[in-house]
Amino acid sequence: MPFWKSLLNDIDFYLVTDSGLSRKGTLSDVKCAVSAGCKIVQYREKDKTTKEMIEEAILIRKICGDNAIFLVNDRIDVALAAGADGVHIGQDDMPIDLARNILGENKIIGLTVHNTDEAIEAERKGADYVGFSPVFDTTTKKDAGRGVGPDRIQAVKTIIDIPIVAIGGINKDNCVSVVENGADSLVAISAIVCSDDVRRETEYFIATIRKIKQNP
Ligand code: 3NM
Repeated sequence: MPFWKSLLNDIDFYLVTDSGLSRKGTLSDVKCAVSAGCKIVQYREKDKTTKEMIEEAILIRKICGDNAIFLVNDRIDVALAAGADGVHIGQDDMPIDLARNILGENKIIGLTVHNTDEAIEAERKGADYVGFSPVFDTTTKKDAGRGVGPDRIQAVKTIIDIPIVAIGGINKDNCVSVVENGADSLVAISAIVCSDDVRRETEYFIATIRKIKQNP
């Protein structure tokens, strides 16, 4: 059984890399987050060549080891070349059933969804988790659209059984509402990679999320 099968149901804080925003670089961010206890890392890179991405992804694979699930955003080729545990794809990327044909049953596929219909479809087609977005307004992804508000997570939570990862405009001030509304995990890109202490911020998010899950 792949090591991630049990980890995926136990993720709190989810790191997504962003080399454009990062203060100390992607590899430093991954090292700090994993050493702080982050159990899932997504390599999201828009500005590098395929060769550069594969080289960096191989290093991230090593940092994650068996302590953190390692996924690649969009790029199934890079994920396979680097021995990642799977991919995260969007609604306009490769259809999930075709991605599954390429990756097989032992890899994770996460899919971004924006509403309950897309969430039901994602689970039906075999997604291992959904990324629900955008919860709040964000400037990190220019075409993300307006935030829908954390209460919309509740509707998704009641209709699917796979984990829900919330994303979009999440920070230390609003993360409690995200988990209280049913998110299993959350991404906070700028709140983490723009900080001068990624380890400390990751620890804060993990502790906050766990506290709410333990005392719902
Ligand atoms: N995807 P921040 S929003 C990568 O809506 C990404 O699908 C989104 O960054 C979506 O935490 C987003 O800094 C960026 O707001 C989230």
